[in-house]
Amino acid sequence: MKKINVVTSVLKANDAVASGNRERMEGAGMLVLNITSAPGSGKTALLERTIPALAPEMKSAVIVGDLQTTRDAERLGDLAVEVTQINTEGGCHLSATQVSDALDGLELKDLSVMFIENVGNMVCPSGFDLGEHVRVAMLSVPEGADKVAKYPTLFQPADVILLNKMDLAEVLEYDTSIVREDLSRINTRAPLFEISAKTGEGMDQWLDWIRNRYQHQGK
Ligand SMILES: Nc1nc2c(ncn2[C@@H]2O[C@H](COP(=O)(O)OP(=O)(O)O)[C@@H](O)[C@H]2O)c(=O)[nH]1
Ligand SMILES: [Mg+2]
Repeated sequence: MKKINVVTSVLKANDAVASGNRERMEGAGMLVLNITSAPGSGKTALLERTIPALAPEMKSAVIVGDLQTTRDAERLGDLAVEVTQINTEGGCHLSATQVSDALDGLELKDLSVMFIENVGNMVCPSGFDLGEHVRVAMLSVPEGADKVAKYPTLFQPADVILLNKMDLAEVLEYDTSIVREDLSRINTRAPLFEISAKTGEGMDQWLDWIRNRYQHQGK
């Protein structure tokens, strides 16, 4: 009997829809970022700071994926121009089709940036292109300094890496050199920004990086 490779065909179908998403958002002059990390690293907290800081120049929309609840969408509702919550009902990552369905309800030409907050998970989201231009991988200080080495599939495809909760680094005796050393083997392409979404430390570097990337491709 002929061998059927289910995983490959699922990914191929996802990639085709992802390309369509990218074309739609590119056609509207948008920059699209897909933010991936473990649950609780601070993805929503990052957006709570990032979106208002960019607001004078850029209109942001958010698509946020969670297994259940609209809690993140509620946190971001007053900040972004458009917020769409996707409940994956057990799914451990967002798919390009879910993002495509969310795009159907949006007036893209009025928007500059789309932030996609993926489902909190360090494994599942990695293989699924959503139609983004920028893959963001985040880790945070309380998770420990070994996560880059342990979850290379999250950090390898990243275009920018954020190390969050730096306000806790001293009390947790965090050694950032371990992260940098692991990245020197896994991903030398992406810049690493040490930030705190709580205090705002390091946020300027991240904001400038987005502005720069947007100018490079935007309207
Ligand atoms: N100390 C500290 N706490 C943070 C920081 N960023 C997020 N948090 C807290 O970490 C928890 C999880 O953050 P959240 O944004 O919901 O994470 P998400 O699951 O990745 O979206 C919340 O209690 C945040 O207030 C930070 O930079 N420093
Ligand atoms: Mg969140």
